[in-house]
Amino acid sequence: MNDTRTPLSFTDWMAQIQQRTETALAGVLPEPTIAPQRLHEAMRYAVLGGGKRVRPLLAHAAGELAGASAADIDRVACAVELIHAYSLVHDDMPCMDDDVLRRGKPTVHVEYDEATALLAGDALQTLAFQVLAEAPIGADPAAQLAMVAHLAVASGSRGMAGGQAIDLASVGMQLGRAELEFMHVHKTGALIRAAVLLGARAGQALGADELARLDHYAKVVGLLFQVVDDILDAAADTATLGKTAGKDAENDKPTYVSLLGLAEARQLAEDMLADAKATLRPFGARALRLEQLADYVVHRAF
Ligand code: GRG
Repeated sequence: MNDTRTPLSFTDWMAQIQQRTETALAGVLPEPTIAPQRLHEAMRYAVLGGGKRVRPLLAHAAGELAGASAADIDRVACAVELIHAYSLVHDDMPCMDDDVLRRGKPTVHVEYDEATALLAGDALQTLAFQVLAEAPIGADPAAQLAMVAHLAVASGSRGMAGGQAIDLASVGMQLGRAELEFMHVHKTGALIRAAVLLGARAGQALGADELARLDHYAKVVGLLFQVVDDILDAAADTATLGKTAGKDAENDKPTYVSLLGLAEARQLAEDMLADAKATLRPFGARALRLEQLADYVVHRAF
């Protein structure tokens, strides 16, 4: 327990949040001994024992800034991570990206079967809303209701699922910068934004200016995440990524690298990082973890 005034190093803080997220997720997922066992096994396989937990880390960083309790943030973090896990299961299926490797192990439809993967994704999605709604989070029920609505919009046709639809329709096309940004603000950005804003909403009500700053930070980091994902897909190897490298080029997908080239995409990431950090400046030390997470998103190896 860190009970001194000295903050944990970023590495230790990250490890602590990843560990408590793993425990919280294991606690909300149905036990594999409960019927239907195979479905519950597949859900646990999809969620546990892998992943960087970027969205839970962002939720905790924003929640800490807003003075939320760690237990409340855990619930928000689990809800967002369950949506993320469901999206990966469905994205990997033959009708979408058709991938066999995720987080260094066989994808869910390969390890189980397509019908189980489809159902596991469906059930993870509904479990996310159960976790967010079944007990009070924070002191204000209206704020909690707003969280449920926010997560629904961020995951749905005006958020992640809509972005995925645009992505699937864009194969083989060369998108301009504005179109690429529109797609990624929805596909990847909406859920990352939800992680930050739901984390913050689990705490004390922030002022309008503070919320607007957090929202801008989250929007930039969400897009930044995708720019870096495109760079890693083009420049890193499969063993490091734990998923198949070079898929974007193989699938003829428009990316920041195909649009700008590697060097310019890297410069764009650095410019966006500076923007994200500048937005946080008025929060001072309260935004330390959010600032460190923006650095991590840009400089991560996978
Ligand atoms: C199927 C509705 C539906 C949506 C899928 C997010 C998404 C939409 C698909 C994932 C495909 C992909 C590779 C997107 C690029 C950015 C991204 C979300 C990467 C994976 O997220 P990480 O790096 O994964 O946070 P880990 O494994 O660390 O959790």
